[in-house]
Amino acid sequence: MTNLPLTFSAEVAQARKDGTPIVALESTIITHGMPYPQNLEVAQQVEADVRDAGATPATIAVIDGTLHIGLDADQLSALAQAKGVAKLSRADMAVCIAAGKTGATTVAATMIAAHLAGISVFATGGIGGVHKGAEDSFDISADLMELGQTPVTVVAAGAKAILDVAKTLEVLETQGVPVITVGQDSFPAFWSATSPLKSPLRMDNPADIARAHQTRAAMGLPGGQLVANPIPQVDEIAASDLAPVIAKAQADAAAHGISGKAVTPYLLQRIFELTEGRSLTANIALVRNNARLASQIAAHLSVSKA
Ligand code: PSU
Ligand code: MN
Repeated sequence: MTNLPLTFSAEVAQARKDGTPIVALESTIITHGMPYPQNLEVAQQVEADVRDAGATPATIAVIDGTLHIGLDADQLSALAQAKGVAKLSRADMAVCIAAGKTGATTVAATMIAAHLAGISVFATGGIGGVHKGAEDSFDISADLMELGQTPVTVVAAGAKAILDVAKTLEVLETQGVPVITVGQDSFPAFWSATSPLKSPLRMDNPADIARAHQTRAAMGLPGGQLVANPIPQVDEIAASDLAPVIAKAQADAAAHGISGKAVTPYLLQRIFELTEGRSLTANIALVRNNARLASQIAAHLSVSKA
């Protein structure tokens, strides 16, 4: 049996020793979700937000075959500039580690790594979901099945309109995933604070969300929770402004024959270009907002453990 090559950054190792709150952060958003140099600036800013909120950030990635729980400043900077980094989901992570390669973790892979490291809360921007046209393509993100089996609470700003959001909520229900929107009844739509869809569940504060996480564990239920945190209203983009942009990005993806793992990164990049960066500004605001909420949830979880 091979030992898993897993290493903690200095600050995460210290937080583990002290029993203080830790928030996991994904790395696909850095390598495949945003262009350089904004990706690095956002990654650094989000880590700073977690620290300001009294928790320790653990950005997760595979570097040269080692699973890193927390990156130091140089590693983060190198990853943000690296070319040809693999995008790792549940299916790819072990192969990447075994082959000694470098890869960025998606929501699914970050949940797996966080759970291995004993971290219960994870902040990101948007999760993967059921793509439009999935009835033909079968393109359903492994993120949804991961939420059904790995006990990590994931804070995201809802699902992007590049997805079929109604089908995404159906699959989450089938997988037994609590979808909890914070402070409102409407399920948020990533760049927009509200959508026409009602959120399956609602909670209004981090203490309740932490208690729900612990209650699932006490019941022996596998799987995590999806916390949908609406983008702050000052930062949102109206859904009607984005609809034509998304339609154009999707038409371009189809015209170029983009499929499989390449679909989400292609659409994100294309929307960034088509909105001349406006999508990115909103994206940054919502990720930071999610990092702050995740830190508060993590604080409640670590207090009740002590
Ligand atoms: N949605 C976003 N930004 C992202 C992603 C999704 O708004 O960066 C990334 C996340 O890492 C997510 C992954 O886990 O894409 C989903 O990819 P796929 O649809 O191939 O499962
Ligand atoms: Mn997919």
